[in-house]
Order: sequence, then C-alpha cells, then structure tokens
Amino acid sequence: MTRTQVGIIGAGPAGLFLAHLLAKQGIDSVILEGRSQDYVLGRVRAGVLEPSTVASMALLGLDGRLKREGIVDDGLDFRFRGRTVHMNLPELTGHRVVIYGQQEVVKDLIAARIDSGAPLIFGAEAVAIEDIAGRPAIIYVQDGVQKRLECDFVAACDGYHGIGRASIPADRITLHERQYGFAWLGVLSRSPPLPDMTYSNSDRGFALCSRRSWEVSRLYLQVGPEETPEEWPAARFWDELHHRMFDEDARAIVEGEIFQTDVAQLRAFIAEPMQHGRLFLAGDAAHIVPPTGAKGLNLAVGDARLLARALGHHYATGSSALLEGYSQACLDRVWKAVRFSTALTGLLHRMPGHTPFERALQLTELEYTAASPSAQKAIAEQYVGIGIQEPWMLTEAL
Ligand code: RFL
Ligand code: PHB
Repeated sequence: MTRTQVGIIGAGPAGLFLAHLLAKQGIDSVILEGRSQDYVLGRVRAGVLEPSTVASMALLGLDGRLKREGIVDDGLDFRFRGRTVHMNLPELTGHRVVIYGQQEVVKDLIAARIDSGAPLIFGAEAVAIEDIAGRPAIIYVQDGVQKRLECDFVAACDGYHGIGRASIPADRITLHERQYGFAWLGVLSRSPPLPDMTYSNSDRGFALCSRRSWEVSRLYLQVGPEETPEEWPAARFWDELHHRMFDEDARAIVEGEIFQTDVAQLRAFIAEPMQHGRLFLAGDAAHIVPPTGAKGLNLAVGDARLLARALGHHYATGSSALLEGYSQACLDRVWKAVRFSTALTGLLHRMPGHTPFERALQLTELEYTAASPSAQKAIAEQYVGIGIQEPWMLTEAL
C-alpha cells in the first residue's frame, strides 16, 4: 500500500470514524496505528455517548451491539450537602445519552473495518509527514522497516502525543493550555452501579459514580496531582467513596472487585488552527478537555464528522471551501465544550486554595441549581450536547 486519498494516523475514535465516514462516500483511506490491536482494544477511557455520537454509529450501520448492550440514560444527579438534585434529561432537553464504553465503540469500528477489507495497519508508527503544503506523504515504521504512504490529505487522529500537531511549524499554531491542579483516580469494579450517573461535591472532594453495564461500575475520586493508584488500596478507596457520596452507612454503593485503576490529570489543551496545508488534526491531537461532563470522545467524533463532510465536498465538487473552514467549525464546538467542562469542574470539585468565601459561593451555585429548572436545563442541554455539537450531527444523514 503506497498511495491513498486520505492517510489517517491513529485508530482511536477519531481515526476510525473518519475512515468509515469516508468509505461511505466512496473515498479511500489507509489507517496507520502505532500500537497493536490488543493494546488499542484494551484501553479503558470514556463511556458517555451523546445523541450525535449514537447517530454517527447509526449512520454507519454499526449500532447493532450499541442498541442491544448500551444503557439508555435519562438521568443526571448532582449531590451536595447530603442532598441530590435529579435532572431528567428527556424532560429538560428532549434527549438522552447512552452509556457504552469507548472500548466497545472502538471494537465495533475495528471489526467492521477489518470485515470491509479496507486497510487498517497495526504496529505501523508514523514518524514524519513530508510536504504538507504540496504532495503529502506519511513516513512510518512497520516491523523495523521504514515505509512511505503518499496521499492527497493527511488526517492526524493520533491523540495528544502524536506527531501530527508537532508537524505544524511552531509559528503557525497557537497552543492554549490549562492545568487544573488535581487528578481523577478512576476504577472499574465488578459491582452493580447506582441507578443514575451521580456527581458529588463533598467537603472531602469530588466523586463520580458512573457505569459500564449493570454489572460493572466506573467510579472516580478527585485526588492530588501526584497521587498514584498504589496509594489507594481497595479499602481506602471504598471508604472515601462512601463518604464523598454521602453514603456513610455504605448501603447505597455496592462494593465489588476492583479490576482496573488509573489516574488522569485534569487539563485543557487547544491547538489553533487545527489544520495546515493538507494536514488536518482531529480529536485529542488538537484538543483535550477536563473529563467532567464527558466531552472528549464526543468532540473527537464531531471532528471526524466535520472532516468527512469537508473532504466529501472537496472530492464531489472540487471546492475546498469546507476544508478551509474545518478548523473554525471544530473550534467553535471545542471552546464551547471547554467552557462547559471547566464550569462543571469548578462547580463540583474542591479547588486547591479555595477560600471559605469561594467555597460558600460554590455551594450557593449548587443551591441555585437545585432550585432553578432553568439552571438545570442549561446544564442538561450541554451535557447531551445541545449548543455544543452541530444540530445536523444528530441526524443520520452525512
Ligand atoms: P486516541 O483515542 O488517543 O487515539 C489516538 C490513536 O493514535 C495512535 N497514535 C499513533 N499511531 C501511529 N503513529 C503515531 N505516531 C501515533 N501516535 C499515536 C494511538 O496509539 C491511538 O490509538 O484519540 P482520539 O481518537 O482523538 O479519541 C479521543 C478520545 O480517546 C478521548 O478524547 C477520550 O477518551 C478522553 N478521555 C475521556 N473522555 C471522556 O469523555 N470521558 C472519560 O472518562 C475519559 N477518560 C480519556 C479518559 C482520555 C485518557 N487519556 C488520553 C490519557 C481517560 C484517559 C486515560
Ligand atoms: C465515565 O463513565 O467514564 C464518565 C462519566 C461521566 C464523566 C466522565 C467519565 O463526566
């Protein structure tokens, strides 16, 4: 394989969705993935799919297992001062989200790509992108052998540590970054989850009870930026979670075997613009948002939709108008997601250096949210993606 129309670096959600959306329009692509298939399938990450992401799976005809196994989720709960604010998503927004792990999405997309016979090469690490402004080529290494893939366009869907963003000259890109000064310790536990997605702001810090299925809970605690999983043996984890969820008698949250633990720093990162010459960045390659609000995966899928549409338009009409507007169209959404995730992070976490004044304001904001259907509606609609993703992404058409 030495030439294709679109060379895609990375088989995460952004790269896989893009490849399928292009194939649907008759556009060829090759996906180069540096890691092995097992490694990619084993990565535990996001789990909340917005309606636009669910619609994208449906558009590709790849939503069979999602429909059978995904948990359709109507609720969003915030806890503070021992009380629970319950937000009913369909009542407030007309939409629901679906709980279906990113791992499962990736598994379905990889299986369909392999079935189709279209190229997806694992163990192929891109090391350079040549002639970005002219006739681009991706240089990659497979089994110790250096190879070259020529293409009309390069889509760098290679995550935060990829080479795509680094291939844009430093004077042509602006990087925005914010560290929030704390991290999330996340576990997977074999135990039935709480019935609703529950975020909690307690005096001891933030906690979140989510799930992957009715048998597996996905649970998070706010921790310091330097803390490691070794500092959180199971007994300490459960004790802290019960306290932070106002479940002191340990009756609501069921403890189970913890079979996976990770720590993720909370930060935001945005690269502007998301394109240079014939190179386009999509997903985490261009932006990271704090996980509060679960926007990362959904933004990556939204980028893939926008890029697939712009490339489709180019190949169908010869016009590069949509390609030229790609970055701006993405960044409008990205900044809205950064704004929402930052606001939710600020509402729900104990901030390092918070004064009593700031803590009182934060709790008052939660009191206001509890009492105001309008405030709840503003949160719920952004959580399901209204005002963030473009309305046409909700429909099943390209
Ligand atoms: P991905 O999923 O990182 O995929 C990028 C792919 O590119 C490959 N790659 C290369 N391949 C070839 N050559 C190279 N030089 C390459 N360099 C990299 C990588 O191996 C990988 O397969 O990016 P993508 O597709 O943009 O998807 C984005 C989402 O994965 C991401 O936004 C979310 O998972 C973020 N995120 C979470 N989001 C949520 O909404 N909720 C969560 O709970 C949540 N948890 C997480 C997360 C991200 C994490 N990371 C990145 C550290 C937990 C973690 C640990
Ligand atoms: C998850 O289920 O992993 C999850 C849910 C909500 C978030 C972040 C992550 O805000």
